[in-house]
Amino acid sequence: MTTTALPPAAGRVAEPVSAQTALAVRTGLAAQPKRLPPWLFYDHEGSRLFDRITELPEYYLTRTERSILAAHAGAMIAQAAQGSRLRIAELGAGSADKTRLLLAAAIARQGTLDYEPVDVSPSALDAARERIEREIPGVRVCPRVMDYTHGLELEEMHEGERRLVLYIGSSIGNFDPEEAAQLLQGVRAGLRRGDSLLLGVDLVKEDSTLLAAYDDRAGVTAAFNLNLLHRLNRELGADFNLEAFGHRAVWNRAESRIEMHLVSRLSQRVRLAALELDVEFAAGETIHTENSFKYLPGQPETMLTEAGFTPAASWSDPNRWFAVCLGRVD
Ligand code: AVI
Repeated sequence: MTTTALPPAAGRVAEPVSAQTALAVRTGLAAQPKRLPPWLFYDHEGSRLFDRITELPEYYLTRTERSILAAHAGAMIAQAAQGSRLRIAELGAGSADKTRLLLAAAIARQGTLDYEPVDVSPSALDAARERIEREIPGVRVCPRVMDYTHGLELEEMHEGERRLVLYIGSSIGNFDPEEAAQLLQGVRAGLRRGDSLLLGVDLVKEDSTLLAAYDDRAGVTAAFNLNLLHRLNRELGADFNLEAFGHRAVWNRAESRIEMHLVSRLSQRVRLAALELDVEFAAGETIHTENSFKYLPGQPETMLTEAGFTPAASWSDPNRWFAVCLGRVD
């Protein structure tokens, strides 16, 4: 990652700041309404908190998707393979627990498997490689350090092989519709006829269920949201008082998305020393930190079609809370 030579923080020494972080924070806090991008959540502590979120009783997404994969992994692999040998690539290296179900189904079918996790983080990829090669004999892990939001360049395939790309975990929901469309088109551009994409998406459901998933009783999601400010304190020498901000989740029905915000409890000024920036907050003013889009039945198939895939199959749970859809390149 690129780092900028930013002025040293007055009084305390901030960590080296990535140019990407500096630009995103400067732009987002100057915007009206204020916003910060959700990728800033995932420092070491944020990733730990996200893992805890996936185990919360209110956060139905992970266990529902896992139940769909557990019930249908064999059928998913067979549909993607169409009688050929498969290679599996995965966008993001973090969902190993659910991925394991698909990798095991592929091993049961073809004995060995090349698995290519794609992530911007070399350390996340190293951890995935170590874990998967240890836990699933027969899988050869070939990590790819890459920002897949800018397209996908994977290894050449052998004659007769097909590639299955996994994009599970509802991660597509954290992109605005236009960004999601671009991302899917970028994936499509990196695939050949016969290859496919398996997409995990969260569906619209009762407001109370959606809201509870993003505002849990134990306060883990609140801590996850607030940790972003802690990160800015550490990396940008900022002086956010975490007690002076609160967590808010909103179901925006018109946009079909859960929004997460940080709410300033009072009128205050925050200094971001490494950016030589002071930011004013009015009491009640918010920073919009995340969108998590929820889809109506049929919408994921439309997204796949618009990106150049042919919807081939989809699987859901008995409540129709979550869907896993297969799009093929015809
Ligand atoms: C990673 N992503 C799919 C999660 C979601 O549900 O949108 C991130 C998250 N934000 C709050 N809780 C979980």
